[in-house]
Amino acid sequence: MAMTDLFNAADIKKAVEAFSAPGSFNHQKFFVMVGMKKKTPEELKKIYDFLDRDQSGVLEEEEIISLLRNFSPEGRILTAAETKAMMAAGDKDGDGKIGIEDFLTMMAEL
Ligand SMILES: [Ca+2]
Ligand SMILES: [Ca+2]
Repeated sequence: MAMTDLFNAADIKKAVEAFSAPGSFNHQKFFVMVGMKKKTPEELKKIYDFLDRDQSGVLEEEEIISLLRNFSPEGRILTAAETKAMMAAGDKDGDGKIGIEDFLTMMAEL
């Protein structure tokens, strides 16, 4: 599977390019731009599983850092501050990882 199976390739390109400057990343705006709001819970689960590169069942910091790159090979690696900001916003239960419940809550808040 690839992100282009789940999202419009032009939307991915536009969203990844919008945040190409280091420090500019805003996860909420990015997820809206890429079309996350239109996704069903089943689709969100597939997206989550895709982002969980090591299939550990949770999204660790290393996977958040690569978020843009997991959407597109053109995507940049996030800065430490951007990664921390997304983690702080998304990790509702405070275990240092973004679980599926955290992820679905984040997407429901878009
Ligand atoms: Ca993982
Ligand atoms: Ca968590």
